[in-house]
Amino acid sequence: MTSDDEELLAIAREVRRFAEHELAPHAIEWDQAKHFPVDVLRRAGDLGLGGICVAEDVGGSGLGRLEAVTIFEELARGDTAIAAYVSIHNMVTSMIDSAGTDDQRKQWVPGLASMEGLGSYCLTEPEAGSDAGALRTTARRDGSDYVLDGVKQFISGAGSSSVYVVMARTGDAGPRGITAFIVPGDAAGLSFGANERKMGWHAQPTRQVILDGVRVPVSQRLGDEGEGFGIAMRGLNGGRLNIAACSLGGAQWALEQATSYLQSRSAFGGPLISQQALVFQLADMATELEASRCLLHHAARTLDSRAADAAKVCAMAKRFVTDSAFTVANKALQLHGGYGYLSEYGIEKVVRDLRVHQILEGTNEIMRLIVGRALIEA
Ligand code: FAD
Ligand code: 2MC
Repeated sequence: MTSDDEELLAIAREVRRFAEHELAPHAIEWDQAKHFPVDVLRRAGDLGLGGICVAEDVGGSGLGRLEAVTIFEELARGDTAIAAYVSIHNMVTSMIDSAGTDDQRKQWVPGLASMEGLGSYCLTEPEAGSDAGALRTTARRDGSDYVLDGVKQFISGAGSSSVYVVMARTGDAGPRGITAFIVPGDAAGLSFGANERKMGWHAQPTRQVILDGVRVPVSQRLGDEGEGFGIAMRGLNGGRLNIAACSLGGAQWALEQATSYLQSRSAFGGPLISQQALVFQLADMATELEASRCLLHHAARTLDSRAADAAKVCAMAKRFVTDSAFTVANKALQLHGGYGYLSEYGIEKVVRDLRVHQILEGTNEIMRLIVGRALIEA
């Protein structure tokens, strides 16, 4: 084993301990109460989980993408919904770290890396989801400020976050007319819609973000005018891997639950695990997850190496892993019989939480579009 492997194992062990002690015992209760555990997120920040791939000079952990997906797989074993929020928060922290000026990095990143403040990523709008390049929120230059007007839809963490990275139009129609801004949570003119009632992800809020004449100084523009779409998309490359890792961790946990359940449950004169049909299902589920892990780790290395085809490989991994993991979690529910449908077993929550990973951070149809376009262009 190399020293890199040992370091990765040590990180995974530490995060698993955190997930087992700080997340898993509360996951069902938070889901039912729709409670967003901000205090626990702060403790995740103390472990270095608020800025995993962020440079150390601004409080980040300075780790690579392989370490990040390993961390999110472990975190998701404890609570998939909370792990997924931490992944979005990391996307915001990383975007400011990588696209920000030195002053912006020093001002905004340390508080996010420690998770004293939380971050939200604001791209989607009511009329522009998959077609993100068609967004309508405007940012009009007025002296040394920009004035932002528009509505962002489905924003994770909204209302609880202190930093919103908002993509808005400063120029012509299409992706090249978009600019990114750092908007503080207490900005005048910023307000939030109701917490959406959802199928899953109950432990984190999803709200509209409403910008009504929000003034942002030029010093809070992230990158130059017209660079916002590229910044948003590069953020999503890593985000797609992390959300896939959350699916993998949730499904792996569900598979392990199903395996022990079949060992303890008896029917037809013996334990259910003695039915080869069921063991074959477990074997296929484990194989699906191992194949997912291999592709995810390959994509993480590809992104770390800044390879030209990184966006395509990240899209492949997001599509494959989130689809496979959802299928595995749903089979784990089936293997629990009626008990799988009861909330106390935790499996139905994982199925509900994983379902949305096939939709957000780019739907799995959009992942196919990205891969398909790359094939045609090659
Ligand atoms: P649409 O774009 O309207 O798509 C509808 C259907 O058509 C989908 O099946 C889609 O795949 C399909 N489709 C669309 N175009 C094509 C095409 N060209 N080819 C084939 N099929 C196509 N966004 C943020 O910016 N920040 C967040 O924090 C955030 N958090 C979210 C949290 C939750 C719980 C949810 C549900 C969403 C969140 N989103 C967030 C938004 C999410 O990214 C969008 O919902 C997603 O990108 C899809 O956009 P849409 O809902 O407008 O669907
Ligand atoms: N990585 C790097 N650059 C990218 C990129 C990626 N993944 N995707 C696009 N770009 C660049 C692209 O290279 C081009 O650059 P340039 O102007 O230098 O030529 C520019 O961005 C415009 O790209 P396209 O010409 O491909 O733009 P188009 O509008 O045709 O399609 C599409 C872009 C569909 C791929 C993009 O709109 C997309 O990914 N849509 C899905 C939206 C999405 O993922 N939303 C998630 C919201 S966040 C969320 O859900 C959370 C839970 C946080």
